[in-house]
Amino acid sequence: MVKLVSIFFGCVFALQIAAQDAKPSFEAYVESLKHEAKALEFSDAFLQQAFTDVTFYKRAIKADKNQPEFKITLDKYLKTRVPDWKVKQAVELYNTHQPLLEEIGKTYGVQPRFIVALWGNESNFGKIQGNYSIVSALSTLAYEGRREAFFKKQLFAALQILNEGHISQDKFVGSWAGAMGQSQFMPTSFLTYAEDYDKDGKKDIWSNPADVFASIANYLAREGWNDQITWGRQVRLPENFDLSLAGLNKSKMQSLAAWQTLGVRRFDGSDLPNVDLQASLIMPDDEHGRIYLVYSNFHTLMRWNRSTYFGSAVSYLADRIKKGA
Ligand SMILES: [Ca+2]
Repeated sequence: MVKLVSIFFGCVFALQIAAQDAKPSFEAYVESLKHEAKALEFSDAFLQQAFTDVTFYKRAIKADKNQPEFKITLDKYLKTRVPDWKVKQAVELYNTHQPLLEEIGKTYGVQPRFIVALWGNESNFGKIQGNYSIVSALSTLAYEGRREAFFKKQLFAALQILNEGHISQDKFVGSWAGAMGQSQFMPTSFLTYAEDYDKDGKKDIWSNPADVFASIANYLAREGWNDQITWGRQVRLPENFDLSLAGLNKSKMQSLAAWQTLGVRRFDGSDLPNVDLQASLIMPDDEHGRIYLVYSNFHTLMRWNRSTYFGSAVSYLADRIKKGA
């Protein structure tokens, strides 16, 4: 029996070694990606060109494995993410681009300050877009295998963007995770939401302000944005408030009148607005941190990025722009 067991484990061990050996080299994996892409009707010549100099990015793997989960408080996050200099820049850029922003805001039904707030939070107003080759970053992450199906889908979407000629290959760069341009769209988001606002035939979210603003606005509009209302507001709770009422789940939304009856007040202690709106109560940290009542627009921001910290930073910057502009 002892012998049988050891033979069994010996076999398992041998199989594990075989499985490790079976992982292809990155180069071989890229060949298989090209092969799959060919079935999607990209030409040989295009694929040859698109994968020229494809590089394995060790750093992308490292970054993917070490994504910081927020251990800081929301207050600290907002200070880091939306420092005063960023608010100042946001207001300046809002004023610089005001006619274009207002035109696009009207066209899509999105208040311009939210376009600028997303622009600032995603790429520091276009200044930090990432320098990784998109094809290399996505090939690397697909090869790593933890989320292979997701990154392959993004890679094939990226190839489509390149093939459609929206951007030249040498400028086809972004974050290590494949987020691109001033709006930091993933390739599939680009295909769904990016806009060619100036009608030059290219959806240029890397360097054309009109395309960048319109693409951001289009994303929000398509995900249900309502420009007649804002995102929500910071509130305070009465003592002994039932904290189980908090949460982003839509089943927990209540009218402002109902929240008012429950004792929720604006942060300055005054009554909630007397308007017919549904709102969710959220506590991104806990009951000791910032507490917000948020409207449907905040739920739209959650579709852009599921982090309530991110949504809070965008909302916070949009409010500061409103005060400053
Ligand atoms: Ca364009």
